[in-house]
Amino acid sequence: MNTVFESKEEFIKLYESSVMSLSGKPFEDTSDIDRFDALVKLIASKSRAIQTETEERVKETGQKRVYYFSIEFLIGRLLDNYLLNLGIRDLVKDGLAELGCDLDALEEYEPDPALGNGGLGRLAACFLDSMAHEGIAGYGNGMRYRYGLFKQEIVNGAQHETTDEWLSHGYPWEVRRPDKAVRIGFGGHVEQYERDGRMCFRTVDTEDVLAVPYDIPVVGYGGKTVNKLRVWSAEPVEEVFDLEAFNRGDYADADRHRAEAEAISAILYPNDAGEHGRLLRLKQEYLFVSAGISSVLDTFRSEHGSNWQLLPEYVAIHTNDTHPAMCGPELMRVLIDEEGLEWDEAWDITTRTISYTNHTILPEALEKWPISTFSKLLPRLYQVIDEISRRYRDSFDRSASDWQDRLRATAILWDGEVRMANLSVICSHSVNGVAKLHTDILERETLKDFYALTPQKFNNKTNGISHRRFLAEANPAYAKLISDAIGTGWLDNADELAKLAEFENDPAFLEQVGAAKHANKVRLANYVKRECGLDIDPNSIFDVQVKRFHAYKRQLLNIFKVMDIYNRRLTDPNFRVAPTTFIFSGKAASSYAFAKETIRLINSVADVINNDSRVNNVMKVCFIPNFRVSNAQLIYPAAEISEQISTAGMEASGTSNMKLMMNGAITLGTMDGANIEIVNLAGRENEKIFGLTAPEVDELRASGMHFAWDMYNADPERLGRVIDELTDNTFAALSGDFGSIHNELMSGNDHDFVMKDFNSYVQAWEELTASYSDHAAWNKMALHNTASSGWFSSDRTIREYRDEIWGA
Ligand code: GL2
Repeated sequence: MNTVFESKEEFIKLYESSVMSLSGKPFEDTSDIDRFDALVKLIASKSRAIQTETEERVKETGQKRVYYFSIEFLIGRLLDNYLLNLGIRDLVKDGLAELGCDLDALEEYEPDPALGNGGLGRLAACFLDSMAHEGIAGYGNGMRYRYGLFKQEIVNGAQHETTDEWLSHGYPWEVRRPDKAVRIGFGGHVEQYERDGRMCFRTVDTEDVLAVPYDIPVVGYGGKTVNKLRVWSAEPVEEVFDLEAFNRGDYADADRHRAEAEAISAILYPNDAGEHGRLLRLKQEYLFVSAGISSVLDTFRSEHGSNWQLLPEYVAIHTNDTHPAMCGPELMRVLIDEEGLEWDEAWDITTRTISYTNHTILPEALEKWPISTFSKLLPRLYQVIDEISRRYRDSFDRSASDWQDRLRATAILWDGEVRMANLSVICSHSVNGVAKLHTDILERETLKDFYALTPQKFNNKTNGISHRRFLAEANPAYAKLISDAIGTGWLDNADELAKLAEFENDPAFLEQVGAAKHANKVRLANYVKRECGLDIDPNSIFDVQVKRFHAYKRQLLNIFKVMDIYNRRLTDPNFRVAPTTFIFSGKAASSYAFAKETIRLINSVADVINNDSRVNNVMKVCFIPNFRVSNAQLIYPAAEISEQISTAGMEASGTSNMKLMMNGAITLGTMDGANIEIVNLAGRENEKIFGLTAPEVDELRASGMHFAWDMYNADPERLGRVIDELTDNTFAALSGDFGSIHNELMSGNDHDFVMKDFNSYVQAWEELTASYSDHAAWNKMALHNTASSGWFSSDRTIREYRDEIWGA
């Protein structure tokens, strides 16, 4: 499959000359950074050669192009991934070794671009990998934030945020394309003018910035397709440096113009759901949408001229959540104002081109903008939206008795706000959820009035993950065992993992599965020792919950379990606990007080337990700071229990559940999101399911029942005690008690059913961990999970998008 280097010798020669030409020094005198940089530059240039071939092929065959618009792409480090995908990992490793360099050590110099918050951004990155693997001409379109998601440090148990300066040493994968820059106008006012006897609209007196693209190659496994991810950076249109201000010593003022423009792409908003309404965010959304649409249309024009009717045949634009919702109106604006199309024709083209994925039912995450802000910032775009909205209302079927309710639920403009989810649905030919249950909830509840109007638009696309990154690359010990057993075909086709089922009753093989897991646990324990100074025992069970902090994800329930087990062990030394390390990692949005307090609680509990010699032979609690793609790749392979314990009905899909399953962890979870598909694929006997189901949660919510204090009173010894410990100083030594969590839980009537699910959860955990001592049986379950996980490859997901949405 390697079409990159003829031999190791050729690689060494090219690499040495790459080092020399970049650093100007003989190889022996170069630093590791020089060597890393030169390696990436060499691989990037090889990738771009394949990219050129790909591009020629796409043009020649008239292949449909898919543009994936996403405000986040959490791509992680690329080098190792691309070496694997190009089939040259071993060759390069050996070549470097001959030069006295260690590939693994060089890879540590690669920044881990945190251009996303969590699942949604990582999904976009997995999709790029799979589109390239499937030979789809698929391109990412997003934002190049100067600072990615904040870095998390833990100080006295609490989360502290610092800036993530991922660009400080430059980013060798990217190529800046100033020739492709696009001018973006904000503000101003709309005027009418006549062109070729036709009344047209344009916006004048705008404040403009320049959107400058940076292209990053996306190398598909097999080395045949290299696509690109294009991310946009905001810059001033022209250099206006105020010399007078500078000479006065007013340095900030002198460069104000540049700073104002650059602010638009300065930071990634650290919220994975909710809290909207910031002007800068709206500017970001418009910038990458408008610049992206402009570059999509340029490419189309260069190949098909102004035959806009053909656009849906040759182009698919996919909007990842509502952040790119302006794609619809922006495409309309360009087709009408700049290309002179009539409304109806433009509308037909637009809706046949655009599709939309919904990623959450959390009401606070469904974006809305005040009309006053929106229309001031984007006056012409607002007019277009207003017209889309007017036509939607005018054509609304008023025969049903409840038509007013339905119109209210589906309207784009309502109560002084622009509702981006409704705009997305109306402008798209396809609307999908990200797991079966999630799509059902969209159809039955969140978007039910749209579903009643246009059921044919709705479909499900259960999420997937790159099995190459999260199994092959992250878990080399297990990957080798797998390839030795069933060959390497699974890298190309994850369904082949099913062949592992043959080995489920092979004791020697199961032992090797256990040995690979143990090696990964040792690797993680070493990382934890380095990062946190904490000793954890690789012979204990690694029980892992790693994801963003959110009330509905219920890290609180997990730590309540830990507190309960601690309490019971202290009161009854005969209470048997399977030795366990409870591992947590994840960030909380900086403005999300409850989530941050939960992090502080976990660290405070850890501080007490880890220093209590009465229990720390059987339990340790470990919070790994600064969760990101690179350390996630160390954590997933080491996990044995995968905590997927969201309140049923709340987690749209989840994707860490898939990554952990694939790496042989047993899911301890609720029937929520893609957990349901995991259970369907692997069998309920190979996971541990507990708790309320989504219909039960609905019913309880609808009943309006207040049960928090009843539950507290009914179980004073265990649940009651855990609740008391939030405020009785048991865990307050590090940095105070947890009155706000207590309050939220008891006065908020246990909104997320932490107390309701407490008993069944702890019981499920006890049963599951009790079975750990039978290593062979455990390893069999682990292997069975891996063998059943092929369907969760994002290759499968992408093929479904291709066949059922994009027609590419
Ligand atoms: C999310 C969902 O919460 C999560 O369940 C889902 O797996 C991902 C990807 O579809 O999308 N929605 C969202 O806004 N974020 C997610 O992770 N941040």
